[in-house]
Amino acid sequence: MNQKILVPDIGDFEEVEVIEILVKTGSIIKVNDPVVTIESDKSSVEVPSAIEGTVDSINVKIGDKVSKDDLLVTLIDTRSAEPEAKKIIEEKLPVDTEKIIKAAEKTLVLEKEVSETKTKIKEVKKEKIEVITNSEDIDPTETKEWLESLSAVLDNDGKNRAQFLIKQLIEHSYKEGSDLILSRNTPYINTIKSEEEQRSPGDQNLERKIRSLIRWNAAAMVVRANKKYPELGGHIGTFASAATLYDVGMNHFWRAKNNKFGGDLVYFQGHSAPGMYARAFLEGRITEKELDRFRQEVNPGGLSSYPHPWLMPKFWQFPTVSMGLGPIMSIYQARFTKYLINRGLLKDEGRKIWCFLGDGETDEPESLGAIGLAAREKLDNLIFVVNCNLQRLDGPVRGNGKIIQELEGIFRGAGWNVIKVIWGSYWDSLIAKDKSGLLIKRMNEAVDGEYQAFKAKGGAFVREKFFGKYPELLNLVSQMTDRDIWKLNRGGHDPHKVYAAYHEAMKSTGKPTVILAKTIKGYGMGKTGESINTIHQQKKLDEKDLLYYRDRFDVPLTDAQVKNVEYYKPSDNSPEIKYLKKCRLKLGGNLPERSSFAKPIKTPTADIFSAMKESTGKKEMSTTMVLVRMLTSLLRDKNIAPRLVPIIPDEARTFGMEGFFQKIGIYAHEGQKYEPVDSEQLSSYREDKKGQVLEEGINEAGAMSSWIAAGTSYVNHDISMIPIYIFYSMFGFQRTGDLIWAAGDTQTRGFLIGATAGRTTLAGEGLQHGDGHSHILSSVIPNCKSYDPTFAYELAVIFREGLRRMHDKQENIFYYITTMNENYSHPEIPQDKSVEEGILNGMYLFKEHNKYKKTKIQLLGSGAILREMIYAAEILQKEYQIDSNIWSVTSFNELRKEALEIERYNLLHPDQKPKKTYIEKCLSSTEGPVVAASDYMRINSDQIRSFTTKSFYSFGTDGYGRSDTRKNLRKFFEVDKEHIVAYSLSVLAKEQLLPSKYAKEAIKKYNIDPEKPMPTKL
Ligand SMILES: Cc1ncc(C[n+]2csc(CCOP(=O)(O)OP(=O)(O)O)c2C)c(N)n1
Ligand SMILES: [Mg+2]
Repeated sequence: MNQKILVPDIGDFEEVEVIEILVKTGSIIKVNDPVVTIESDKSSVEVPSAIEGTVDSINVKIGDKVSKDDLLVTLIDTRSAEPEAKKIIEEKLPVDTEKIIKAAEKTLVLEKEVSETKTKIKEVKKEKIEVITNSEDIDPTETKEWLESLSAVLDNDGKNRAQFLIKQLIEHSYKEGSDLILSRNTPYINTIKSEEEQRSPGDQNLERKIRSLIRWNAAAMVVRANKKYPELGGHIGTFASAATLYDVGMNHFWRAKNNKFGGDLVYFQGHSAPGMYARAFLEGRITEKELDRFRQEVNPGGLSSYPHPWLMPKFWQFPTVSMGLGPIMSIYQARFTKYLINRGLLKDEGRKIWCFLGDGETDEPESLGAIGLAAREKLDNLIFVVNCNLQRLDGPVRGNGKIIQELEGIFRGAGWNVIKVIWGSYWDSLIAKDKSGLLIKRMNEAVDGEYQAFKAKGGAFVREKFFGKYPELLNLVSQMTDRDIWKLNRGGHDPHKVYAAYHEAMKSTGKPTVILAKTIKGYGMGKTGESINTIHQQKKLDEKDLLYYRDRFDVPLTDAQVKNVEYYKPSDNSPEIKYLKKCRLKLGGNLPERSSFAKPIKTPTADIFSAMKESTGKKEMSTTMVLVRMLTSLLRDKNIAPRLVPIIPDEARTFGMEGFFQKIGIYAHEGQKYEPVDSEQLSSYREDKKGQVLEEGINEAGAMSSWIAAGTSYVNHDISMIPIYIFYSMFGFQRTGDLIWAAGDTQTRGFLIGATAGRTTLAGEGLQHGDGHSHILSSVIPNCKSYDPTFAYELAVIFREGLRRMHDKQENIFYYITTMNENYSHPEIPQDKSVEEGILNGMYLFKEHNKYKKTKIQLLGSGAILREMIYAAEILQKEYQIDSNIWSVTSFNELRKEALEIERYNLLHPDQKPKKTYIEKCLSSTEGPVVAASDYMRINSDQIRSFTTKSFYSFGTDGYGRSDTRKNLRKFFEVDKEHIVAYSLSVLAKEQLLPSKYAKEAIKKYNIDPEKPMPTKL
């Protein structure tokens, strides 16, 4: 039986053009195979077949206009009806069945949990409840009864039942008119009860010794560097507070990458870098000479101030020192890891992503801005460790409040698993003795400003100010000396507590975990460092401080050695070094360590791009549409297709990319649990567990973090991916420039597409949208290559070269390409062989007007403004008999970079024949002055002014953008064809190549007001 493939529902579009026929008569096609590509004035999309069969006839040809229900192709149906019917039944039945099974399973799990909790709780001996006097409590006896009832429920029916009852009470009270009681906070004590802690299997004695040596060497390297060159800087206090947090991870948890395992990924807090070097020194990975080169990075062998993969590409994996970027990048790293797993590109090995951040750092919007996504995506492969030393650079993070409690509320509210590690083991017995809850009450009361002072001012002070507030608490510590009180440690310095927290975090399922570890900034540094407000920037320790530090951590150095600030490394045969190495060996190798075993991706053949090198004839389209067409073609290349990662921050429809939703699906870790409202349509919103598109929502910082994760997949997952992040060009470099800088540092490989680009080309959007400077901003990133192409073939040449260099040749560069939304027709690529090279170098001769051979001008146009130049050249030729060369400048940035390099070479080789810059090669033998313009600020074209001996005049779109028609905007910014003509005539007059009357006439003719202020002032 014959079956028909009709044009499906294509939304509001009608009469769309067929631009490709993807099947032949007689070919066998399967369900979802693309049949034809159709294109509206905004987007192109493939029409998939809903049935399988053999093509009997093709009922359309390229160029036909089709609407919904028009016949495209007729198939001879080769299927048997039976299996289909069976399939339908299979598809339909399990939904309900599955639900029933799931519900049953849930009940079983719950029952199991309840019974387990019951047994567990019954084992714990019931304590008598004492109620603390509280001024708000008008009836303590009643309070006691309620609490006793709750205890009974806990005892008999477990915590789930207790929580259920509490929830009921709250809801009931709300219904009865009281405010909703909402607390996301637990008391100011450790989340894990001491009796529930998993004990560390490590040798605590040896671990303490190792930690002490790392502490010492980390401080020594900072002190030594600054003794030699006081300008160098460095930090001791941050690592001093975090040493235990890192050591426990290094000794027991973090698995390295090796040939059997992908490795955990650890984002280290930037300012704690000395600690990582100090450990690597003990491991024998860094020499003493290298330690002495801390922050002296200019010559090879120096150690970078902070984690920078660009500077230490075999060591550091993630740049973290710009506060907030580490946390957001790690969240998207964890999400991208799951994406690769769900798409079947990566094995699920239970790898974890750990991110260390400062408590002060959590004030950065980027630190907390994506925690909701982490919970929503159920990133149980993600563990945050917040080093809560209660201080930032200037002083306390929350002097009047409690940062740990604040963060607990925020993270718990977002749906994270929160583990507080506040108190060390010395507190355990005190907390156990505190039957009335008064100690916890006091812990809850004290604010961080006080806690900071407690650690700066000693045991007697703590006795008086902390315990002394209540006589009962003073009593509690009456048997303890001031020294004992001083020794009451904080959780983040207690390896047992830290171990238990990490162990718990590793078990989390369905949720990311945050560990809030309370520490002391400048731990162990004594009166001149510990907990004081100036500790953050302390990089010098005098002899007294050093001797104190040595004694505090029992470092086996003589006084003389301490005075020389010598490093200490035990011999390789010592128990410390053997232990340290054994721990790492057990965990698979070294960390941090950066390596890549990713295979290159073969550059697609040139014919994939050949359609883009042909003229579009009368058909008008934008470069954004060209890009979408090109990506659609690339999705047919078997090497490239699975590796493409389109990333879109809620703008797919703006860019005409909605066709991707159906074709490759939107990544959704839970698949699609609903039938989309537009399910009937061809471009229906399709979410899929294996979806390829990362639809990020309105979140440029998140999208950029995804792009970084995908573009560094070659090093973090040993699989090269090709991320293409498409955004409103104004919300790229301007909005998330710091992340792009970090992307350069991490050697991200991929494409950034600044769509709807240009200050006059994105008409009708206005000041905050009209981008006239992203190419200036992109020019500051050394390994970013940026292009502003005008025509389809230019884009095709640049894109293919990008694929070749980044993904085949594995160069550490990335591409920024602007595409526009202005529709126009595109010519075919000029036949001259040098054109492709010119496009990549930054300019090529597009057209020559040579009729009159009297006066000539060089017109350099870029992006959207090239077409104004082309028109202007025609007017100059026709109306003024002026010849011209029209140069298409695809990248002023690339031209400048090359010229700078040549100029530098020539200056450094004064006795040699000077080399010619590419700009000179193009322009030096041409006649007439240069007029250059782009849709960006004048500084864009000005970049090459000094590299030609010709007179050079730049025009551009300096000033705030605004909304109007393209024509009016180009007139306003003086980059329309009329201004180009008038300015060209004026330039020729100034160069004494033409009488000035022509310019004057043109200014009048085109209604140009010579007294109008500069657009920058309007
Ligand atoms: C974006 C950014 N802003 C400012 C700084 C400068 N800075 C470096 S460390 C620091 C304080 C960090 O405090 P915290 O996060 O609590 O870390 P700690 O050293 O206390 O562990 C500041 C302000 C920076 N590195 N990055
Ligand atoms: Mg801090």
